[in-house]
Amino acid sequence: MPGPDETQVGIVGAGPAGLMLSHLLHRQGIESVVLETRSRDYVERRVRAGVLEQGSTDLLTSSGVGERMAREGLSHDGINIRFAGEQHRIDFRRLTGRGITVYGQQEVVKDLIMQRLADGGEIWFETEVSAVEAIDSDHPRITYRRDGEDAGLTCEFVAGCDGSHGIARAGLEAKSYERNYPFSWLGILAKTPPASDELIYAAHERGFALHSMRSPEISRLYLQVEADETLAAWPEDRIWDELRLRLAEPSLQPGEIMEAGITPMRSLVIEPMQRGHLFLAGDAAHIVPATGAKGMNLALADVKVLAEALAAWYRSKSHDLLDHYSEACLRRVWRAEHFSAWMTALLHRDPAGDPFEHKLQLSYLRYITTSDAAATTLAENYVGFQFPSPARGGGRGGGVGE
Ligand code: RFL
Ligand code: PHB
Repeated sequence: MPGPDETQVGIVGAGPAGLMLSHLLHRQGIESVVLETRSRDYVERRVRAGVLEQGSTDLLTSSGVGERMAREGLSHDGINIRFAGEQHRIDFRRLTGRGITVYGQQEVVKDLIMQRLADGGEIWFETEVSAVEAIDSDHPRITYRRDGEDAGLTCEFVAGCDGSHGIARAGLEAKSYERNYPFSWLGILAKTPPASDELIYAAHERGFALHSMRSPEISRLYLQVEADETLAAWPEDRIWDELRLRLAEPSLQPGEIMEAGITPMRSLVIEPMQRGHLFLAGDAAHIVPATGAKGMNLALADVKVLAEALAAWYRSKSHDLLDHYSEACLRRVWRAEHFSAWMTALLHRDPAGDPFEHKLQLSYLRYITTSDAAATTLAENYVGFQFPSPARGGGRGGGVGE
């Protein structure tokens, strides 16, 4: 058995990607160590995404960590779109036969941490990884700092699940494709009952707003703000006034703001997502603007593919699935990148204020909300495609919707 300074799979980062990978590997009898720079309390409180596609809920359920989600998650069959004083509903269930589940990312993280610890898993919190070395060898090495001491962990494989600011991707020397948007999102979590049963995406002339929720008592709300905006410019009254105005939702009541933050809107893809014995997953490999609600879903989709590929290697020393990991993921990733950029362009006010663009945007919003063909395009992307199946060649042969 490997000792404390070696493991089969070293996983950098305890977000949804790293924790789910460790959980899936454990179910295949593969040992891993998760190294996380933050404390357990910090990662369990970090408020981020909230929408799970069917494929993600299926993965949580089939791997035995979906019990609380089944109880507390909110099942939604569609979303609302508001613009130019009009209100429309996109009926996902009718258009695609599928829906979504609203369940906070930090709840997924809590459920996974609890399960890993119950299974005797190794999660080293407050352990900062400084480098991943020797990735082209059979024994890559993670160097880290814990309790003020520098140390190393020798692995057979390393998964870089260390998010958008992670260090794991530095060793890859891969190509990066990137887009920055001229606005950010101000997001709050508030103790106020949701003003709507389903999400509201509002394209308002003052900027985009989104009404989401976490429970019948807690709402999650977002506003488009300037790219370099600071929270100091947004006292609570201003946030609530602007939300009510843009969402055209007079019934939205101000409540205690439990959390507030500003997130830049950014698109990024690192390609390929692997080299030697290092594999990237989740935000470490790709970032999407949050408008399409894809970030956490992509993270879970990646590690499902990676866990299957690692399991095949440990079972039969077959390299095939590992060799095609990046290829199998990137089809889904690029579909989500396109959808997220498209939703972002459809719904945000362009700070440059080009009047022609604005007219095109209005026309497209009308098209989406009056044509089943156009609405289905939105709906099938939003609810998500099936996970790629590396066993059948994944990204090589089949389409994303197979
Ligand atoms: P995560 O969740 O960022 O987890 C990465 C983990 O790696 C740790 N880490 C390190 N650990 C050890 N050593 C190092 N050197 C390390 N460097 C980093 C980090 O502390 C962290 O715990 O990535 P993962 O697992 O890929 O999951 C992806 C999702 O978190 C992400 O796609 C979404 O949540 C995106 N996202 C949001 N999506 C929404 O739909 N709504 C939101 O409001 C929303 N807010 C957000 C977000 C992403 C953010 N970042 C940082 C890009 C807010 C932020 C700030
Ligand atoms: C959320 O609930 O946090 C959420 C929902 C939809 C999005 C982004 C975030 O597009």
